[in-house]
Amino acid sequence: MNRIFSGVQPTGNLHLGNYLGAIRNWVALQGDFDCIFCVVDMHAITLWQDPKDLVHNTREVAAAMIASGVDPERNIIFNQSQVSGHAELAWIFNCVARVGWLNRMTQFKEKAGKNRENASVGLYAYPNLMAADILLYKATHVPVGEDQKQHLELTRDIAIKFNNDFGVELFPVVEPLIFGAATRVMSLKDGSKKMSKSDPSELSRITMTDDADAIAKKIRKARTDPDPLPGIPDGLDGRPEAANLAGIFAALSDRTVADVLGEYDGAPFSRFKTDLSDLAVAKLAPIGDEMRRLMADTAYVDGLLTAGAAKARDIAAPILAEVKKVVGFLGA
Ligand code: AQP
Repeated sequence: MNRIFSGVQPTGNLHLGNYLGAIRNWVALQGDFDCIFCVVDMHAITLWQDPKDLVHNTREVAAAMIASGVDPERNIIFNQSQVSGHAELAWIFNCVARVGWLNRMTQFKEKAGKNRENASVGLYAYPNLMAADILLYKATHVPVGEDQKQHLELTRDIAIKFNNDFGVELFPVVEPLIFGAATRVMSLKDGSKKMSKSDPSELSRITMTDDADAIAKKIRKARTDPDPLPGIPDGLDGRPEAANLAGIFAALSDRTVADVLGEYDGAPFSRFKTDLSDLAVAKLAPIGDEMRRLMADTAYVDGLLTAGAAKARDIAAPILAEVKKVVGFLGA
C-alpha cells in the first residue's frame, strides 16, 4: 500500500485553512493509504515558542486530528520530537540540499521578513527537515495545502540527488496530494493573504476551537465587495474576498464552487454570509467541542502520541539504517 506522511505545526491558532487544506483531507484518505500523521514540534521551534504553549499546542493539534475524524487506531499519530530519526536524516539532507535551493524558498523569505540576518538557522533549513519527515518513512504521497507545494518539490529534488549521488534507488519521488475546493483559504480580512496562524488579527481566521458566536461574528465582519454574488465562477475574477468565501462554502458543504454560485446567483452577501455562518457552525462546532473534551484528558492524548511514536520508530529504524549504510556511516 502507498504511504502518506503529513504534518501540522503546533504553533497555536489552528484554523479553517489547516482544517480544509490538510486535516479534513487526511480523514478522506485514511483507509486507502498507510497513513502517518505528525505534530511537527521540531518545525514549530524554528520560530520562538513558549515551552508551556508548545506542550499545550502539541496536544491541541493531536486533539484536532482525532476530533476531525482521523482514527488513531488505523493510523499513526505522534509528535515529531519523539522520533530522533527525523533529526538524524535532516542532518544528512543538510549535506545533500544546496544553499541555492534553499535560497529560493518563498516561505523563508516571508517568515524571515526584513530581518533575515536574525532568523534562526532552523527556519532556513526547515525544508530539509520536512524532506526528512517524509522520506524517513519512504512516504509516496503527501496531502498538503497549496502553500507547501514548493517545499515538496524540494523534497523530490533531495530524494533524486541522494539517489543519484550514491547510485541507489532508495528514496521514492513523492507526489503531492492537493485537493478539495479550498486548497488555499485566504484571510477573512484580506483576500490576497492566506489565512494563517500568525496573522495579528483574530478576525482574519476562524479557529477550530471558535464557538458559534465567534464563527458568526467573524463571517459577518469578513471583508467583501459591494457587488452581489455572481452566478458562475468566472464572475469571481478580480474579487478575491468573494472567491474565498465561495470556496469555503463549497468545501464545507462538499459541493463545487459552480454549484454554490448557481444557488446564490445575484444574492447579496448578507444572505450568503448568514447561510455560510450556519454551515460553518454546523461543521466546526462539534469538532471544537470534541477537541475540548479530548484536551481535558491529557493522559489519553499523551499516551496516544507516545504509542504512535513507538510505531513510527519501528518503521523508521530499518530505513534510517539503510540510509546510514549507503552514506558510509560505520556501525550502521
Ligand atoms: N490558508 C491555508 N489554506 C489551505 N491550507 C493551509 N495550510 C496552512 N494554511 C493554509 C495547510 O495546513 C497544513 C499545516 O500547516 P502548518 O501548520 O504546518 O504550517 P503553516 O502553513 O505555516 O500554517 P500557517 O497557518 O500558515 O502558519 P503561519 O502563520 O505560521 O505561517 C499544511 O498542509 C498547509 O499546507
